[in-house]
Amino acid sequence: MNIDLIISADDIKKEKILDKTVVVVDMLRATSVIATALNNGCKAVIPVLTIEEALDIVSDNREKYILGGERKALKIEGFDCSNSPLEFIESVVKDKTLVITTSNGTRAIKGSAGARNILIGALINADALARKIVELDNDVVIVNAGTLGEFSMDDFICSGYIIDRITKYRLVNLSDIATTASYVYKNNENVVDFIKYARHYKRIMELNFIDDLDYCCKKDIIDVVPEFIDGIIF
Ligand code: 3SL
Ligand code: MG
Repeated sequence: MNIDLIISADDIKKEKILDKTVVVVDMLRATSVIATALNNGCKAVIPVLTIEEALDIVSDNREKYILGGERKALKIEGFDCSNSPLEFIESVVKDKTLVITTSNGTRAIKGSAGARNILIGALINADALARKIVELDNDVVIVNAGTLGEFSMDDFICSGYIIDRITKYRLVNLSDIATTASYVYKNNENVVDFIKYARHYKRIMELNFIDDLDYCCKKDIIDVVPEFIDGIIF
């Protein structure tokens, strides 16, 4: 099994992901939100690129849906939830379909079309994800959502942890960038201490989202491995 890594949604190249198992990582916070919502009984998640698309989908039957996401890290006007994983509790999401639009995460998910499988990864579900990857036994490309087209330290170290989990279960061949992510994690097992230097961490702290940060930096607290199939994440 080969493992490679792409550093941002803007850097996805179709030929790199074709027929691969892609893992999309946006640990702060979109992929942590999606895994949490599904773990709490949400029926399905529909990622979309624009606010208009999201409003259009829910207009057929508003009761069926939860609208979530962010622009500039803040709740979108008229939406039910922001992009804080702590809002997606059972009483809010149970039996509902979440329609979500975010700045980077949903773009990375939609941009990964063409892969054989598209899995949703974060620190909170990394070990379950690693077990699923071993079961699929296909070459892997970890797609970091990044931040507005740029490399993001948080997604990179999260990828290093996912690689660490996979290598607990089997031997793999890592590309140089995947080796670097693994090296960064191994030397910074306290993830918060590393990502405090990240630009997006500063934005999250400015907005006082410390509880989100604490939650998103927990490792292996949930077992769901969301998969994006034909436009919907289950
Ligand atoms: O980039 C994204 O998709 C979001 O997760 C960013 S934020 O953490 O909600 O600002
Ligand atoms: Mg992010």
